[in-house]
Amino acid sequence: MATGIDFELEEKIKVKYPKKYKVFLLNDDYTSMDFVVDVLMSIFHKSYEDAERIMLEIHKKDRGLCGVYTHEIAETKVVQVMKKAKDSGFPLKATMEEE
Ligand code: TYC
Repeated sequence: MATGIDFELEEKIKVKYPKKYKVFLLNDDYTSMDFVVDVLMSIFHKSYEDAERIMLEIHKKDRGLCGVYTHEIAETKVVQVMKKAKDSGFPLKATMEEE
């Protein structure tokens, strides 16, 4: 088409958004509550109040949503959690799944 309008529309339709991934923290019996709150604040940038609420949700329901990110960022968050936990001697685990 020569109008230019359809061309613009076609370009817009073709836009592909990157898939998003949910990152969860998992409950366990050994990681301290304070450490989980610290992880949520330092790695997931939660406020103290949100971090405490999410930590208690994980404690009661076995896992909790920490954030939704692109694949690369989600993967980085999981690695950061595992490293921080390992360095502190806690068995805390993080997982990611496609939204
Ligand atoms: N269940 C842990 C305890 O009682 C606390 C905890 C919360 C551990 C959240 C992991 O992702 C977690 N000390």
